[in-house]
Amino acid sequence: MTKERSVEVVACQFQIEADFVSVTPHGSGHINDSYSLIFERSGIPVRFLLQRINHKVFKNPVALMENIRRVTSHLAAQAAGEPDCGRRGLTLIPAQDGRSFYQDGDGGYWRVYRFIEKAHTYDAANSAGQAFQAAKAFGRFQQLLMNLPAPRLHDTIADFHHPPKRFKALEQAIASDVANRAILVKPEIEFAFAHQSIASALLDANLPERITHNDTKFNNVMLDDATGEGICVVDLDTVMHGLVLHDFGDMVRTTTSPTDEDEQDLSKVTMHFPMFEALVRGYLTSAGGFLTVAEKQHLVFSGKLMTFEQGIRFLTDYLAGDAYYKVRRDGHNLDRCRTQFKLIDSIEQQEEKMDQLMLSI
Ligand code: GN1
Ligand code: MG
Repeated sequence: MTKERSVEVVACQFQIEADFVSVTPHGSGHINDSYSLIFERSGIPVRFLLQRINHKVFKNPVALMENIRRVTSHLAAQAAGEPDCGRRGLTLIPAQDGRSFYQDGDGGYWRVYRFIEKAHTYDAANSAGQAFQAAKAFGRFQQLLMNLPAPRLHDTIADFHHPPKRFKALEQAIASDVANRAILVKPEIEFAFAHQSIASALLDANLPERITHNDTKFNNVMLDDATGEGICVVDLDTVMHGLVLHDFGDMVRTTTSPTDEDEQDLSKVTMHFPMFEALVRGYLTSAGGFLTVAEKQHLVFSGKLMTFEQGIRFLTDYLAGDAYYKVRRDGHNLDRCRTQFKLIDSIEQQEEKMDQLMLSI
């Protein structure tokens, strides 16, 4: 069976009352496999998003899907009645047996969402307006999940954002050096050790645990084609309990430089201050009402923290022989690590200005 045909077979395991037309790979995620599905209902094309969950990374896809089912239903209930409410959150299409996922004969786990039309994601932000919208949408997402009824969500990946443990993992990867690459990354290892103190800086900051997204890359929010509004937050696999600063920090990491995460020309990788300002203002528009003083005080620091965490994760994976993230070329993880470390340099040069902005808001 061709790959297309086997994906089509999976697609037909979901409650889609329409005729299958085509399937094409979709998006630029590093973990799951995503496909855009076109079906036809009474001659009209209808699109869906089909995803295979990477169960090497997400070890308990059933628990993960229970989280997603609860989160998407809660968000839908909160948006009910708003204009365009069907596009303001993801909607799961149940499998034929009524479950929120389908398990294939090879043990693969699949899910289908309704496609959000007339909106797109972007790998890099091209204006401060886009940054504002993305941050506002992620802040609203956190705000809407504050009253998610019990029980607690499952941890889909234990210690996902735990910079000190991520640093330990780096140390282990250097020690075992399974791909014999440590020799190639001496400057990056040196950079990581010189910045090690960043990793533990939030441990005693007395920050509340909330329900957070945990993967607030700029390309995880869909911007409406007509209005530019951050209309729908996507990629819900890591929604669980955590610190809002991890979310804000990852927005800074992925939105403030005009470059892609794997840019090879490091001279282009810099933190653009107006983008940072737009993120702060957008985020405070929706999250300002519930953030504590301590959370606000650490917004500036969070960008450096999450950029550092991500940089050492990419470096660790490079040393591990590219075991975790999808790579499309030799040295891809190393290129990604370098952009993170370059961005940290740029942030460090502008910290005073960033602090002043916070005082003036
Ligand atoms: C992964 O799935 P995707 O590509 O949105 C990763 C994030 C990283 C990101 C780096 C489960 O996200 O934590 O920040 O790559 N997701 C997981 O681009 O590890
Ligand atoms: Mg993801």
